[in-house]
Amino acid sequence: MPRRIMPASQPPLWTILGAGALGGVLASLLQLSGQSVRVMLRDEQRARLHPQFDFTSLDGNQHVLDIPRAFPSDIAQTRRLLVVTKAGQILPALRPLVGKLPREVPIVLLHNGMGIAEQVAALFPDNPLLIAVTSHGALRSGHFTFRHTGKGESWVGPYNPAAQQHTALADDLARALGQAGWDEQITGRQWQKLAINCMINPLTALHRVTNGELTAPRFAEALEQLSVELADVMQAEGMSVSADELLRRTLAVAELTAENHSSMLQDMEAGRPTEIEAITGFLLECAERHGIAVPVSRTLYQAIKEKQAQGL
Ligand code: KPL
Repeated sequence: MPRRIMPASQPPLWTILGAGALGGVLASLLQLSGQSVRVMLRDEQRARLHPQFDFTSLDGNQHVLDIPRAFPSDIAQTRRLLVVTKAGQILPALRPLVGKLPREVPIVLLHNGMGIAEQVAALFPDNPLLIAVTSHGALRSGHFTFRHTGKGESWVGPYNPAAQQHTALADDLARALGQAGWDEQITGRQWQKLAINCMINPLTALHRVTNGELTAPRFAEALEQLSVELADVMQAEGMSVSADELLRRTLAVAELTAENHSSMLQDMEAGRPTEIEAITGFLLECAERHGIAVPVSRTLYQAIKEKQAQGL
């Protein structure tokens, strides 16, 4: 009797690098939507200790999910790499994969702040590189314990020409998240998110207040000045946006996420490095290139750097 040759099983469609709040929630939602996913971890011990994900969805339902773990040594079997680490961890996490990640594998970056994609493109010049932006809320309340805390919008778009054919990524994300769009002008969406993060994150972290408390009159002047600085820089970058519009959007986000501790406040509270370089640091660099003064942003940047230097 001829031997039947079984087709080799395909590696998972998604490899997620980063098992923080957002990485855990995305991995869970992708798996629940029927897509195959694995999470890449650097720490083998952590992976062995906690074989399952505890995931609470927006409707409060709890799921115990068996999501396969992978390690950098398994990188050759990657079909799509979704990078969801903190901005400052992206390059240290990706550098060991140089020369090992097959060149046709699309890399999707999803993080706060800007200015990282340029460096990733230099490390992986042949790979399709994409940027994703999301406003979904996510919380990690223990090792591999995640909660989806808010439904938001998500967008994905190409950073380099090789990424242009990967529009299916947006459809697959939409199946998991309820909505996700493809946007060729993805850097415009990144700037809109950056503006909100530049206004909310350093202020909430320095004053140790929730996002909602920023709507109090004592923050009105700082927020107004910040919105003018951001609009000046964004206009110089070619975007048509007004300070009033930025202020309105930021206050709307502060109200929508009123109970939240911003990610920068959470980092400060946990004694972790913040994402100030990728957020306000990126803004300062752009402002300098255009010769635009941004004194309030600069003061906030220096104040956060000082706190970090003092161990927060
Ligand atoms: O993205 C955020 C963050 O905390 O980093 C906001 C929008 C401010 C919500 O908390």
